[in-house]
Amino acid sequence: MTRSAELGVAVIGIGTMGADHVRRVEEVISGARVAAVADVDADRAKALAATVEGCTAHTDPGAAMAAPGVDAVLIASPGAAHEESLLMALERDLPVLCEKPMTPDAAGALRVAEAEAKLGHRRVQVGFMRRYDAEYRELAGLLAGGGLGRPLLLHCRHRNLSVPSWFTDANLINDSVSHEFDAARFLLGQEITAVRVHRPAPSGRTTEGLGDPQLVVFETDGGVVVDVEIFANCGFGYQVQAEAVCERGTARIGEAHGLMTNTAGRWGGEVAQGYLARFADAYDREVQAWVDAARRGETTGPGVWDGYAVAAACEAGVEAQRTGRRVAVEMAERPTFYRR
Ligand code: ISE
Repeated sequence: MTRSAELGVAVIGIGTMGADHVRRVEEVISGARVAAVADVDADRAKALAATVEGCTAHTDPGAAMAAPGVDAVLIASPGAAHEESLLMALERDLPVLCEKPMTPDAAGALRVAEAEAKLGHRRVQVGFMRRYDAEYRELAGLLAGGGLGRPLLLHCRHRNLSVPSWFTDANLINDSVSHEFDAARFLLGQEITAVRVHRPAPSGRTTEGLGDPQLVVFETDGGVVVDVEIFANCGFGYQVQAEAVCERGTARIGEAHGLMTNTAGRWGGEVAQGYLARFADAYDREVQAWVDAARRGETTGPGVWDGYAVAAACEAGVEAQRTGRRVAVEMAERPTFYRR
């Protein structure tokens, strides 16, 4: 395929995630190329654009979207900047892949939903990439098949080797546990109705503004209770695990994977050190699915309503963290446009 026949993508925000997506579009997946990049750091944008044939550099997301050869937009800027870029892309009726959190607040997510519904067709895929992970898909299929009976509990662990020093309690919910909010909705096909947060005495690695670890417990409209251990600075690696407890059995994902060794009286393997490595296949599949759908003129995968539902659960989560109380999730009625 010639470069001009490929989907031209404008990547907005080229920090860790955005830069990894540029690499992925250029080197891993097929059918797309990076036509423009935008970043608040002009030098960073210029330096990356210089490594990609035909790519232009911008500081303004709107200018990147309007650049020659741009057919689609991948948003990987910080969450607080997403709404503005999403509304711009929808105004131009461009296909979008937007990293999570779609917006940090539920009101912003509803404004995005309104703009997309006004277009009359879906245009936004939200970057809940665990839905593209082979094990998550297998577990979702198993639970939907009903062989284990009704799910009763979901135990989740979400451990990061470390997080940046600016990471606060709210980031723990919006950036990290947002994955479990979406994963639970995906695995169970149920909405989240209430959240409570428990805080043990913090670990010695805890930084200013962050109580670490925390136990986030939430309920669903199907009566399932989900607990999430979120440990932002666990210090040994990146671990994401889930175990569904059902009426007739249990199912677990995210256990040790890869090479296992036996030597000198011990057995063991490696723990991934970060999410880009742990979920590399899921990110590749997610972006390929988005490109394939966009080239067919379609939008598939998790969408704006999923982004909204998670934003609403995050708001309740942050309030639960702050008050120590059980907080109900307030959700607007699902518009006809987003009915399944
Ligand atoms: C990060 O943004 C991610 O998406 C990772 O999957 C998550 O584990 C991490 O806590 C977030 O900061």
